[in-house]
Amino acid sequence: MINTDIQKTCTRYDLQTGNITGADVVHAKKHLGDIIGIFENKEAALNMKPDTVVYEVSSHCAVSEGTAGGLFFGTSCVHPGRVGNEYFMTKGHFHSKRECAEYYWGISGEGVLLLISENGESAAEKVEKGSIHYIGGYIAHRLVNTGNADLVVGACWPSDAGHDYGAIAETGFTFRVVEEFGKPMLKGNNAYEHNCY
Ligand code: M6P
Ligand code: ZN
Repeated sequence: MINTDIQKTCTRYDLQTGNITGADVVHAKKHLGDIIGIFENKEAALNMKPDTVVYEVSSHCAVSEGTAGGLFFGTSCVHPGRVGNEYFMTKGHFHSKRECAEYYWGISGEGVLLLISENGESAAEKVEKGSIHYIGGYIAHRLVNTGNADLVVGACWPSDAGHDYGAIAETGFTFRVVEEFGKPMLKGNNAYEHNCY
């Protein structure tokens, strides 16, 4: 028998807040103590509470990780804060399957999307409500919250893209985003320069 009911999906996306609820939704929190290595000023980081939540990610995963042809859909929320003068940010990653692209879009707050290719070409894009960011394959990406409120960003990426954190953990991005004279500024990243020249 053909089912003629129009079914209401139990998975919901709040367009104002980016909150995702329902089946197949996974929530994760990143604590400062787990990601100290990404910040330049380790001493300042060690003086902060290791259980400080730097960012949270909710993902709707309708298929299992690694499924070819599928998509994942998520919301990242980077809380406001700094380690020394460096703004709170995500770990950042290349995709394990390098050719895989991703969309990010700004939902609320203010921030910067740092991008870097494997041969060091880099860019920094302003993220704000309504901004759309196409992140091509072979490009690592990191979100930085430069505001006083949560930076909330939507994301959609292939379910077989995977996350490769290794390269970024070693060298980082070309730039660090720091507060200087009360404003966000891009600053050269010593760790990157040291490893690449
Ligand atoms: C977005 C997507 C996810 C990613 C998350 C946090 O939601 O890109 O794939 O995991 O941001 O970023 P990261 O993995 O770099 O900590
Ligand atoms: Zn990604």
